[in-house]
Amino acid sequence: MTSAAVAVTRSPFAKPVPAESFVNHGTNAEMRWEAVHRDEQVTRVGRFFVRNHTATPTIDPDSYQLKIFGDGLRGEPGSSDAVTFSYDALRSLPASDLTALVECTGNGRSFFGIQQGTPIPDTPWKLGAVGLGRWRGVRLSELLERAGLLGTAVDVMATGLDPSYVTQGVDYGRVRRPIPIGKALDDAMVVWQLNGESLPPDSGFPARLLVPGWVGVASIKWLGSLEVSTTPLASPWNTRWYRMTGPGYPVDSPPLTAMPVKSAFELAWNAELPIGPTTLHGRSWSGEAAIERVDVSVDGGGSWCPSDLVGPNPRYGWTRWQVPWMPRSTGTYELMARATDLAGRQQPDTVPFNDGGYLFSAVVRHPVQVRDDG
Ligand SMILES: Nc1nc2c(c(=O)[nH]1)N[C@H]1C(S)=C(S)[C@@H](COP(=O)(O)O)O[C@H]1N2
Ligand SMILES: [Mo]
Repeated sequence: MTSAAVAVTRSPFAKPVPAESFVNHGTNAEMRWEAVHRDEQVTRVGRFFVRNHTATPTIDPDSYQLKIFGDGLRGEPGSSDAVTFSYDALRSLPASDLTALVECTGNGRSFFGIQQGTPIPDTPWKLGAVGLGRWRGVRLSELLERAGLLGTAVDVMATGLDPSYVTQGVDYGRVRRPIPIGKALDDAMVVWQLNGESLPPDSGFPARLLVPGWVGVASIKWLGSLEVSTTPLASPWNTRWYRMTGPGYPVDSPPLTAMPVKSAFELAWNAELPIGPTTLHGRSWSGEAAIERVDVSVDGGGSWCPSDLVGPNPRYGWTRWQVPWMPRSTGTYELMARATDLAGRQQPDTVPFNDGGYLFSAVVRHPVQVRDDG
């Protein structure tokens, strides 16, 4: 690893995670959908969810180095030297912006229990383990080209500078996960800005990998090294976790890649609404394409009506939508939103169980209470 000084802050997060905008799950902080800024497409830096295996490290940008190495690079014959980039060197590379979601693979996990009766003992995210950022950085293809990429490379393994992940007495080493060279060269980036500011500590300062549309764990924060290999690479983050396991899945099921289609209302769970005319707001997104349509039900799926899509509908982002609603009696209602993306994928009613509680993309039944304030 690099010799950059790494210190760990006392809280798992560097930023405050106040209860009005976050649900605190220990080392993970979930964005509250009711705290989303309705007219803003992009998630504010201070509202971005945080998913840490350990805790946000403090990294000195002056001694920071990104190390790129492996047999998939040209290099001097017989030398195992790495190509290194300082923080300044990285930021002097040709840069571009990409508006893209980062979403945890387990986002929606709690609904395996709430809706399907098969609870999973891991971070009980509702739908707030997702955020949309405007990221700035260099394309990974450009960076690897400068490091001497060979045409025979097949995998790129990113490793973080946060402490080793230890669970149930086993030390799995630093958080790391390979991606295939095809995805690496297609649209992955190494980014150092979020929403026009230098990357906040919790988001991976000084630099992180961004793998658009894919499971959040691929977007390694506090990026310390990239190994470029001519043979397939493996880590517990693509063999033990972040693949489908459990009844009905083969033992050699592949590592997870793209995220599925999802929808969320910009409402608290069990939100209270006054009786009378209102507008329901929400967002839908997919890891593979922009959103084509979103249908909403206010009667638990009995009837559906199309929502109006509002504002931009970016390939790697979410689209906002709204639908008018006029509840005529008080009581509990179940709101549902079902999105279809431009790749033709539609949210199902249920999804098959998997041990990790990954990729819950079924339509969520969101309870609200309509009250008579009059
Ligand atoms: N180095 C490192 N990178 C990491 C993680 C981590 O714990 N350490 N968590 C991963 C997971 S599981 C997710 S979902 C995303 C979360 O990104 P965020 O905390 O910026 O929202 O970062 C990924 N990158
Ligand atoms: Mo994640």
